[in-house]
Amino acid sequence: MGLAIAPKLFPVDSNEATPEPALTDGFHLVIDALKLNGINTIYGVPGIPITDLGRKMQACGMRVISFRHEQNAGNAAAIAGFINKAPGVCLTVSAPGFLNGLTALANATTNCFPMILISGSSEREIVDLQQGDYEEMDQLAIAKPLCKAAFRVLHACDIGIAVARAYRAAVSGRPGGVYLDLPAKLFSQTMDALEGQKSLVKVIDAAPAQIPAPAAIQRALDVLKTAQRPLIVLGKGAAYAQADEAVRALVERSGIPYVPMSMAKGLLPDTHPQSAGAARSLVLKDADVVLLVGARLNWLLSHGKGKTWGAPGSKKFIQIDIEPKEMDSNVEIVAPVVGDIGSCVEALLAGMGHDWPAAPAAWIATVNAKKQENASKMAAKLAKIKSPMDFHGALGVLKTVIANRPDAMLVNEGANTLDLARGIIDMYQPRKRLDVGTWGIMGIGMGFAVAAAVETGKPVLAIEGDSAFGFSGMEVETICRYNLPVCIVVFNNNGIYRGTDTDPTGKDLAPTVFVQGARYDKMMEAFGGVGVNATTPDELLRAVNEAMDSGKPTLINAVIDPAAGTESGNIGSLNPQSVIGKK
Ligand code: ADP
Ligand code: TPW
Ligand code: MG
Repeated sequence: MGLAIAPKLFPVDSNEATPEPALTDGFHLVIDALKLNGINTIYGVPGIPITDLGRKMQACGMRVISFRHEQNAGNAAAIAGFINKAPGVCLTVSAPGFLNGLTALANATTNCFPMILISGSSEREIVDLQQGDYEEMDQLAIAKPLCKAAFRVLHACDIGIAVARAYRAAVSGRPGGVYLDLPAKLFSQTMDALEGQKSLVKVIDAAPAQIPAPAAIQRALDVLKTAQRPLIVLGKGAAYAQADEAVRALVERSGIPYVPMSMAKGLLPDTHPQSAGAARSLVLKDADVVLLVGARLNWLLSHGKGKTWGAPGSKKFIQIDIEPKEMDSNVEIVAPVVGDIGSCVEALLAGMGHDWPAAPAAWIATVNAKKQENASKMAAKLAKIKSPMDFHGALGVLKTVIANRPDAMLVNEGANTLDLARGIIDMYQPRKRLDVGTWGIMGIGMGFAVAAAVETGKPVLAIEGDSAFGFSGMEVETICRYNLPVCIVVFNNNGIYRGTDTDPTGKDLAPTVFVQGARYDKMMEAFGGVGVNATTPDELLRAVNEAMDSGKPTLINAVIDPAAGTESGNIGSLNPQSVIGKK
C-alpha cells in the first residue's frame, strides 16, 4: 500500500549530520487508515475543521462526494453500507454539521446498515469547560445513545486503532452506525511516518461467521416439518447478508411460499412461482409455521400478532437473526436460530438433506389461487388510462421499465407513492430496491440515489412523492455536478397524501397541500440536467426510457390527480384522528 506520508514539515538545516525522519500527521493517518481498510469513497460536506481532510483525501485518490446537506451525505453512506456489506463513511463539520448527519446515523442503526459518521469537533478543553468555542458541542455524548458505538481520538498515534474499532463495530454482529469524533487539533499533530504506518490496523475478518448451534438447527427443522401451512418471510437482513444462493436453495428445496419485506424484494425475483407477495394478507393470516429470515417482528409485521396474523396462538415462529436479543421481542419464538444468515441457512439446508417433504399441496393451491385472483384485479387497475394520471397508471409503466432493466437501482419514498410502488413494481435482483426502511423516514431519496449510482455504476430510478422529494431535493445539483445516471420521477399530486385538503378558516392552504401545478422538472434544468413534464403514462414511459438510456440526470414531473391518494398511504390505521367536529 502506498502511504500518504506528508512532505517534511520542518526546514532542514543543511549542516545537519543526520536528516530528520519523515513525518506524517493526523490528516494523513486518517486517510491511510481508511484506505488500508478498503474505504475509498467518502460522502460529506466540507468546513472547519475537515476542509483540508477532504482535499487531501481527494489528492490521495479517494472519491469525495460533496453534498449540499449532511443528512443526505449520511444517508448515502448508510445505503452504501447496505449495498456493499461494508461501512459507508460520512464526513461532517462540528456541531450543526454533526447534528445534520446524526439523523442518518440513527437511521442507519435502526435499519442495521453499517456506517461510520466521522465528525470534526472543537477543542476538548473548551468544550468540557463550556467556554463557548466555535461550534462547541459535546458530540460524543450526544451521538452515543443513537448509534452502536462511539469513539473519540485525541492522539494521532491512536487513529489506526480508532478506525479499526469503528469499522469492526459497524459491521460485526448486527450491523449499525458508529460515530468517530476527531477534534480539530488531531489533524495537525505530527509523528514519525514509520511509527505512524506501524500504528495502522487492517481489520482481519471484520464480520466473523457466526455459526448456529446444531441443536438450534434441529429444533427449527423439527418445527418446520410439522407445518401444514408454512411460510418464509425474507427481510432486508437476508438481502444484506449476501447469501443469495443459499437463501434461494432454502426456498426452492423446501417448496415453501415466501413473502419478501420491502428491501428484500428481488432477493428472489418477484415473479418466482413461490413468491406469495400477491397473497400477502392471506399467507400471514393463515400460515401455521413462519420462518423469519433477517426480518424483525416490528410494526412492519404487525408485531407478529393481531388480526394480520389470524387467530391468537395459531402460529409458531422460527427466527434466524444474528442478534440474540431479537428473539421473543414481540411474541414467543419457538425455534430461535442465532447466527449469520449464510451460516444458518447452509446449516438448515444440510439438515434438510435432499428428501425433504414437499410443502403441503392444499396450502400451495390456496396460495396460488389467491395470487391469481389478486394479480388479475391489479392488472385491470394498471391498464386503466386516466387523465390526470392516477398512481396505478403511472406505476404501471414504471413496472415495465424495471422489468426491462432488471439491473437498475430503484429508490422509493413517499406515502402512496411508496406503498403502491412497492406492491406494483416487481424486482428481479437482490439489493436493488432501496427505500424508507424501518422508520418510514422521508428524505432518504437523493442521498440513496447518489450512493446507488456511485457505488454500483448502474442507472438509478428514484420514484418520489412530491413531499418526500422536497426533503432532499437540493441534491439534484449534486446529481448534476457528478453527472450521475439518476432519473427522478416526482409523483406530483400536489401534497402530502393528496392535494385536495382545505384550511377550514380559509386563511392558508391546508398543512398537507403545496403550491398548485408546481414544476419540479425546472429544478433539474436549473443545474443543466434534463427536465420533463409528463401528464400521461405514455409521456412518462418515453421520458424514463430516454433518461435510462442516456444516463443523463433527469427529473420528470409526473402530474398525478391530487385526489388520487389516501391519508397515510396503507398505514392509515396508525394515524390517530380526532373524531370531534367530524361531520
Ligand atoms: P425488514 O425491515 O426487511 O423486515 P429488519 O430490518 O426488520 O428487516 O430486520 C433485519 C434483521 O436482520 C435484523 O434483526 C438484523 O439483526 C438481521 N441481520 C442483519 N444482518 C444479518 C446477518 N448477516 N445475519 C443474520 N441476521 C442479520
Ligand atoms: C422525516 C411524515 C410520511 S409520508 C410523508 C410525510 C411527510 C409524505 C407523503 O407525501 P408524498 O407522497 O411524499 O407526496 P404521496 O404520494 O402520498 O402524496 N418527516 C419525516 N419522515 C416522515 N415519515 C414524515 C415526516 C410523512
Ligand atoms: Mg404527494
